Amino acid sequence: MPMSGKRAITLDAMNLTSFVDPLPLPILQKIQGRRSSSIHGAVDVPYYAVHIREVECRFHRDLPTSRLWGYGSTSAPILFEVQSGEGVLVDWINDLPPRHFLPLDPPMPGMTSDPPTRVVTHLHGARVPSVSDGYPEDWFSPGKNKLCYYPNHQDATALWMHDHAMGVSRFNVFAGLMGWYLIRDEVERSLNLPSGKYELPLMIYDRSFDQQGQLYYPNPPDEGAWSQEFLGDAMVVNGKVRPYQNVEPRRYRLRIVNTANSRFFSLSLSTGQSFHVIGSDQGLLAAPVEMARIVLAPAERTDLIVDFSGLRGQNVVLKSDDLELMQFRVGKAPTDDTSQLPKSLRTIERLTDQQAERTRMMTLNEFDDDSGMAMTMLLNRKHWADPVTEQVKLNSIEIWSLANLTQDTHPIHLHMVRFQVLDRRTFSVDDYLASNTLPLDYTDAARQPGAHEMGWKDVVQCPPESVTRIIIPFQGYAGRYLWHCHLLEHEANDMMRPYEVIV
Ligand SMILES: [Cu+2]
Repeated sequence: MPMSGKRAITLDAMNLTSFVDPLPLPILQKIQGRRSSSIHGAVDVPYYAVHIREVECRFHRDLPTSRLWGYGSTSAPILFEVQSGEGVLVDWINDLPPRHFLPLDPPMPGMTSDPPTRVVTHLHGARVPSVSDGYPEDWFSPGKNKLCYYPNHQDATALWMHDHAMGVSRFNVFAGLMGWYLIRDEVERSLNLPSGKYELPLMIYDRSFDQQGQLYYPNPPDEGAWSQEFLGDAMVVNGKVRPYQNVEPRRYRLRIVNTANSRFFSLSLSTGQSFHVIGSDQGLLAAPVEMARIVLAPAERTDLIVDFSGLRGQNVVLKSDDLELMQFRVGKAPTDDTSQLPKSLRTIERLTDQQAERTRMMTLNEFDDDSGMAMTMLLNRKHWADPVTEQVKLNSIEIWSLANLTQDTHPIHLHMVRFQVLDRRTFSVDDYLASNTLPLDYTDAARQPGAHEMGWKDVVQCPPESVTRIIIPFQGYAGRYLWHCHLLEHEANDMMRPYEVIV
């Protein structure tokens, strides 16, 4: 248990009764007018204002109200629905109080800890100009705002926004700063997938609560200066602990994002039945892939078609291994399902090694200083504050070979771009660390990614002692961006690096 020594402080969330709260549906954001912005080159586009606030809400019937932060006014996530190619302006307004309700840790060397309630919103997976990307150092204080332009020049998919403020993003996301952003396009519309109330966005994450029912983040932890990961015992979907949803005996489309700080979810249905994966992070796959279990790392999305038509009157639990996430209660009355599961979905041109102009070897490292204090985790043995080492040409294609020298799987995310996974291959970490020279001593043949990973991605799971190769077209905008591990505790300490797109 990650809470060892702190168990008396935390409430045992496993004792809360399962499936007593209905699943909250995301709160659709309404356009609040049209605006132009000369700095962003946006002319007469839909405008939204989002107030970032401290609010109170109930995570479970038997819990008191808990304090949290939200882009909306409840723990249910907000949801933007936009059209591909039609840009929008979103004004993010920091209305937070001056004090953080979570215990922040001492700042990293060279960083300031003030103001504690700084924020900056990153739209994860969006191809946006650098000024609107939510760069960690672009944070803003209470009373300030930041206007962002999202051009939406990309395929239909499910993006999600979350906080990215330097040094505190793991606390801000834990506090509740996350939401949905669905991009629609013609290809998706032509497929007759389950839609409307038959399309359910599910934001899944884990939390801990203290004895008073307040969100509990163990900081400072027992083992050092920072928690290397956070694992809670309360599984939360759309802001409720283990909720339920009534469904009809027909096909549903489940849009799922893992917004946990560190937890991987290994999703399956209690009936053992399979589902069809139709999309991943950056949109639809070429064709549906039938699976009975799918592993989602933090920040990854999946797009599933689940057919409840054979389960009339039954209850089906969405699980992660033995943990219950939520329950579907399938109705008895037959329904007329006119939706489809098409045989082919979208044309995906697979990129090949030959198309890459350049290959970069990037290492994922961790260093234990033997003091019993925290581990240091780095990308390419460099800290966030070190000068930029990756400069890539706009519109060039590169292969990044992510060599994981650690014992953890790290989900690596690049801002602004989409990429494809080429392959994974194990190598001798000991040999490499001893000689520090290339080429790597491979211990196995390269493995193809799973069929569900064959579409466009923006997060890739990099397993231990393996090289994971991704191929990236740097299409979009020149400017300063970043890449990082999406385990938020790793990102903060210091598994995050800038990169630059140059013309
Ligand atoms: Cu990591």
